[in-house]
Amino acid sequence: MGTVKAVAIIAGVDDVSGALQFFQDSTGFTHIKGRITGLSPGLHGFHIHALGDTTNGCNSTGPHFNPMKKDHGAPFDSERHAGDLGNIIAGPDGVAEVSIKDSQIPLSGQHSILGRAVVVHADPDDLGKGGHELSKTTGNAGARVGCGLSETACW
Ligand SMILES: [Cu+2]
Ligand SMILES: [Zn+2]
Repeated sequence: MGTVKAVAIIAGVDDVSGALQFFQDSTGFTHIKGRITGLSPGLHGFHIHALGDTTNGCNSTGPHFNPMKKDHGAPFDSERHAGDLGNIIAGPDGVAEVSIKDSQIPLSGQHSILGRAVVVHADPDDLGKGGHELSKTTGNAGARVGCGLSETACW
C-alpha cells in the first residue's frame, strides 16, 4: 500500500522507450516497476538524475541526483548517490523488465525525486568499482540512451 505515486514515460535515441510506475510504501521504500524496450542486450546503468530538464534531450538532465554529496556507488552501498539504482538487464529481445525497491528515492519530502529524470545508459554501470576515471562520478555507464521525468500520478 502506498499513497504517493508517480509515472515516468521513457523516450530516447533510436527505439528506446518505456513506461515506469512508482509508489512509495509505508516504510519509506519506493518501488519502481515497468519495462523498457529497444535496448541492446545486457546491462544498462539506471539512475535518477538531478534535473527535470530535457530541452537538450537526456543530456540536460544533469548529474546523478546526489543531495548527500557522496561518491557514485551501488544501490546497496552506503557511499552512493541517492540516484544510483545500479543496472537493469535487457534480454536478447532488448526488453528490460524493471523491478526495483530502494529507500533513497522518496516521492515526497526534501529529497523527493518527483520532477527529476530517470535515465537509462548505453553501457553497464560499474557501481563505482571499475577503476575508470569516471567510476566514482557516473559508473562509466556511457551515453544516455533514454530518459523521462517522474511525474505525480493517480490510479
Ligand atoms: Cu545516469
Ligand atoms: Zn551515481
